[in-house]
Amino acid sequence: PGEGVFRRYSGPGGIAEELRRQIAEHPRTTKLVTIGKTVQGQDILAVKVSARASRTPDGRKPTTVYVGAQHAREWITPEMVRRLLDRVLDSYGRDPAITRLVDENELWFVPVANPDGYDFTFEEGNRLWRKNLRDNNGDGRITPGDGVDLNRNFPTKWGYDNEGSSPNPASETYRGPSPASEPETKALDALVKRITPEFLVNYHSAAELLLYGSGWQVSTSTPDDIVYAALAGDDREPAVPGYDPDLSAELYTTNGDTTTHVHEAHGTLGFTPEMATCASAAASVEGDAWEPQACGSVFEFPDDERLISAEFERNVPFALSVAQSAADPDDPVSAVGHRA
Ligand code: 0X9
Ligand code: ZN
Repeated sequence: PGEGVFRRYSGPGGIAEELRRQIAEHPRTTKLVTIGKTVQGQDILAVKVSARASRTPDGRKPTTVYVGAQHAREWITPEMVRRLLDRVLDSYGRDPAITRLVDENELWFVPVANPDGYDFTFEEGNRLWRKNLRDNNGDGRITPGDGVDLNRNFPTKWGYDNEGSSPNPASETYRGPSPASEPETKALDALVKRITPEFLVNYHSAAELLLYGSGWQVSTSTPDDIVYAALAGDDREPAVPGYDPDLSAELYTTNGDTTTHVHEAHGTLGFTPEMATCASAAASVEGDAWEPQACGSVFEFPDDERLISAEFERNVPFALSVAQSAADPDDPVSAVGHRA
């Protein structure tokens, strides 16, 4: 890192510094909120975007929350969230639809939900770290058996079937010692509880899927499924081109996951877009600038502005359609013309 596009959360040139600058540049439409601290004591930053953001009570207007980097190694996801924030701020006062969106709604951005883990992946040898930086064995350093999977640590159905999460600290899906044991979990949960958003979009990678609904069971259908499907589209016409829309539990079941929790505890409808793999992004460019065979893991999205920007752009219509639907979720504004 250094030459490339991806950057750390903390330190000079990092995402946190950029958020603070953007807030200073857009004082009327933004507000910076520290939603909590990480297990190692860093601030977890959120940006509220709405007309007169600092002067209106939080969560009063129809609200959507965008989350990135809950899993440390999924670098394309904080890029998605910070670029969406940029796009919305740059378009305010220029693009009538986005101006109206910001005037009438609240958009909340949490570009890095797991700042400790995310920054850790920029250090030599740690590129594929997934969890937070809980020192599970308390030996004073971070070693492979450490960390809690923040997408298994939420209180709803925590540890439910012992399959969609693990009690073993060394597991990549370790759910932590107790429900919401992690400060990062508490921070996001407290935000959602306080502002009760209509929607939450939890960006992950890497699989090109658009997941929604229950994560712990393949449930019988509910009225919410109509809203989910209208926004996510179908296999023939997915709301993010090339992403298969599906019920979360159809991929595999999880428990203590974010979107199940925000739905059951706070009534928030959640989506988990699984953004592109390295190979899929690499294959999308002509020529041999990026060879899919040269990809390491699926999470190592090519550090190339063209590819990152293309992946961002293909996700924008869905992201905006969700926020546009918050005022009346039962009449969703579909990105591709699907009707509820
Ligand atoms: O397992 C996860 O937390 C997510 N996939 S990832 O590869 N980014 O780790 C998927 C969570 C979606 N929910 C369910 N499948 N239940
Ligand atoms: Zn993930």
